[in-house]
Amino acid sequence: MTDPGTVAAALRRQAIELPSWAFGNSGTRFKVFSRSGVPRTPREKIADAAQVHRFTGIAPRVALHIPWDAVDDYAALAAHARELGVGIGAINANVFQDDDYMLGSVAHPDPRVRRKALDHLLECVDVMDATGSTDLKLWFADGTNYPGQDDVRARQDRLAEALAAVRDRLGAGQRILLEYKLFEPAFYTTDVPDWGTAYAHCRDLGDRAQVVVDTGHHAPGTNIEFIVAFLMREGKLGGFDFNSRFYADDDLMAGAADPFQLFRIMYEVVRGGGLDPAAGIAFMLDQCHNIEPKIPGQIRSVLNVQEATAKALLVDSAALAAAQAAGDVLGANGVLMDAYATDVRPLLAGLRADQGLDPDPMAAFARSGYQERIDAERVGGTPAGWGA
Ligand code: PSV
Ligand code: MN
Repeated sequence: MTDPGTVAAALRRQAIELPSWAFGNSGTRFKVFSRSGVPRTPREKIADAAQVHRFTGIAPRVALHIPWDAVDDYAALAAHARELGVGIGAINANVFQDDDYMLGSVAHPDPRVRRKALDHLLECVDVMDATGSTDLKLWFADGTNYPGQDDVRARQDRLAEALAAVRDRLGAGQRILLEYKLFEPAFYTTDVPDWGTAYAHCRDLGDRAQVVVDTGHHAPGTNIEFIVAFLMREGKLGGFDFNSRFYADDDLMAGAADPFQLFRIMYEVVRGGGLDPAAGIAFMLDQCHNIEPKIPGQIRSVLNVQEATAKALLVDSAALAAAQAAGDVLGANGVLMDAYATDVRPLLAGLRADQGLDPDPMAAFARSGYQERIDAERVGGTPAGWGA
């Protein structure tokens, strides 16, 4: 069996990054539901994210989305985060919410729009400089809806040109994280639809570009853990956008629909040494809480990732290797299933107690009175919301 000390040490080091946008109002294209206490400013979003870290102990960073989190003074925003005990994670660019981007952004047929999109990406690197962020996360809504609408090959050239310009602007210790998505909002072709396309662009860009696997961005039935194993082997897995999906890009709480898939993914991460901070894998959440309260929704998601990680760490790797070498199909599968079937909640509760945390973060947050306080205080102003 895996040494419990090693498991605990790995779990103590784990860091999960929270999306600022998870704390704002969100919904579907049919309805965005409002909640009381929702942050009105990036500062308030960071304050809520800091609560998740306070109760879980493993969520020390919050990702920003620009311009949703645009402020005049980014260094001051980073200082505010530090005062609350968290840091700024990835800077997410947004080149999908402007009328100019109807036909795309960096792959748009019009050079003026491409320039505008590139300028935004470069501005995001300025935000990284000011906040100390090391990761520029890029997701492009670019694509086409109809056969013949645009030259799909030329669009790849335009995309490559923009990515190279961004790469050339990066400072020391900064990198591009390129995210792919099967479809939506484009339905006929998407310019970065899959890991292979993202990988090819990142390979051409060199050491400072890696692929992000958003777990909601695949066709049903895709074996995501295989993609993880492959990209790690190539040194090209830059991070995850964890969320859960039943149908498409549902953005539900990580591990909600298929905790076994999350375990299988985390097993490949552990197998490849990806929990070591030196591996440079950013464990980000990318979710929205449309019908559930937001801070507890984030806490639950963090705990789900932590539980999957603990189970993955419990896999008896020596027994697994022996069974695999012997061609013992059922034995090898049994080793993985034994780890998955382990109830790790007592182990994690003990770990939290050792760290001076409440063993039950969900209950501790509920008791803390924070939600009641923000419900009372955050009156007036415009609640942050998806697209706000
Ligand atoms: C796109 O669907 C995506 O997954 C990208 O990460 C965006 O930045 C994020 O969602 C924001 O909604
Ligand atoms: Mn994402």
